[in-house]
Amino acid sequence: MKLYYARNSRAVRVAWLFEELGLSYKIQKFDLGAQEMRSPEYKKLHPMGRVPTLEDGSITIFESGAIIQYILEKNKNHKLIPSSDDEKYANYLQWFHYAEGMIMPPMNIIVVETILLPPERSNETNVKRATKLLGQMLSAVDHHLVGRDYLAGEFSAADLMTGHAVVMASKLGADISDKPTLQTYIQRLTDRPAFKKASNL
Ligand SMILES: N[C@@H](CCC(=O)N[C@@H](CS)C(=O)NCC(=O)O)C(=O)O
Repeated sequence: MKLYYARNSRAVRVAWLFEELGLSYKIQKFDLGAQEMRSPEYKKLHPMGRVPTLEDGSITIFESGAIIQYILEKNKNHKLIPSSDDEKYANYLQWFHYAEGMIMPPMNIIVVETILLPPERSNETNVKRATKLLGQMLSAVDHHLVGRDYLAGEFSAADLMTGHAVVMASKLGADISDKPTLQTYIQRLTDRPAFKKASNL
C-alpha cells in the first residue's frame, strides 16, 4: 500500500496505524500545501489535492477515517477495534468519528483565519467563535478521559483519530491549561514509539 503523506497533517493518523500494526507501506511525502499536491496527476487521486490518500493496487481511497477503517478491515488480526458485542464499542464509534465531526471543523476555521489568510482578510469574530467551540469540544474529551487511559479504555483506532486531532489542537495553541487529564493523554499518545515514527517520516 502507498500512503500520500505530509508531516503535521491527518496523514500521520494513517502512518501511525501502519506503525502500530507493524505493517510495511510505501510513502510519497509532500510538504503540506506544496504546489505538487495540486498537480493534475495527484488530483486524479485526490480531487482536492489533500492528504492523506492511500493506493492499494487499483484502489484509491481518501478521507483519513475511511482509510483507517479500510486498513483495519483488511488486516483483521488486530486489537484496535473493540468487538461489536463489547459495551465499549459504542464509545469507540463515537470517539472515532468525533475527530472530523467535532474537533476539526473549528480547527479548520482557526487555521484558515490565523495562518492561511492575510491579516487584513482575517475575521476576528470567526476566530473567537471557533476558539470557544474548540474549547468546548476538547472539554468533552477531557471529561470522558477521567479514569481512562484511552478513549475506549484500551488503545484503539478512536485514539488514532480523536487523539491525533487533540494533539494537533494543542500544537495549534489551543488552551488546555485547565484540562490536566487531556494533557496527560496527549503525553501518553505522543510517547508511543509508533506515533513518534509516524510524525517524523
Ligand atoms: N477530512 C479529510 C481532510 C483532509 C485535509 O484537509 N487534509 C489537509 C491536511 S490535514 C490537507 O491536505 N491540506 C492541504 C491543503 O488544503 O492544501 C481527512 O480526514 O482526510
